[in-house]
Amino acid sequence: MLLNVIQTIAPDNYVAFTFFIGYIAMLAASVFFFIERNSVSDKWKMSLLVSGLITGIAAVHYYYMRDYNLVTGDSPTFFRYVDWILTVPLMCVEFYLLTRLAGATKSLLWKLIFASTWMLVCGYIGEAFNPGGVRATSHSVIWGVLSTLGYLYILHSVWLGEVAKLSEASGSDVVKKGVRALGWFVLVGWAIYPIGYMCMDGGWLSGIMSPDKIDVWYNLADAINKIGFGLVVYSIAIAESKKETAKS
Ligand SMILES: *C/C=C(C)/C=C/C=C(C)/C=C/C1=C(C)CCCC1(C)C
Repeated sequence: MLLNVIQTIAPDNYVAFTFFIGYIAMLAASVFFFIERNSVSDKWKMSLLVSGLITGIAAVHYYYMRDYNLVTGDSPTFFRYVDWILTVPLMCVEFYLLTRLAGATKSLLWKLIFASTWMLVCGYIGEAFNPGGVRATSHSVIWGVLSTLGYLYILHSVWLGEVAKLSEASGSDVVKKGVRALGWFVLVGWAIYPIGYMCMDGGWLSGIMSPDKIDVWYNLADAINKIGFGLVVYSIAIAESKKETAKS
């Protein structure tokens, strides 16, 4: 088909449009985070590197997802999950780096990485290997519930558990407020994904939204959760670096 060859985005194709915008935004954010590494003290350079990697990895996947969606009209479930499985553990690394100065251990890091990988592997099985899941608009309830356990673990750690306690112990208002802000991303921003999952054919919320609009929500959520999350980390890094130079 000619359309597939030139791959133009129809004006009313919001799904393709948000893939396109998502790609540009992620790319721009990476350039920003990488350049801004020069504006923070040595202690914080790793945090900004990770922010830039998160949006950079997403940019590459959006590049492919945009094409995949334009050509097939389908949800790029596979690329989506490959992207998440690389970027969500990196967000866990951010929590570790932020609380490391207050004593976060490697074991905390691994627990968070394990929980996020569990969440995404279960979610992928639920979307992709489920009868009729070829178009990836159907899902399995059991795998969704299993996946949610991983999500709840991270949520708990950030709001009440180890991450929350370490951020309290950090003695820095900037870190405390920053971790709180990141906690809101996990609570509200991340919740968009399980809601999208439940909107698929046969899901509890399938009456509310048509499954082929789910990608618009996932794309919006990704932009908020990856770029917004990175910007919060960036503002913490800048504020803490300023304190350090003021002291010396
Ligand atoms: C940048 C990408 C992010 C932050 C992706 C986060 C993804 C989730 C929090 C997904 C969660 C899911 C559940 C809690 C249950 C249903 C299956 C998932 C994978 C959609």
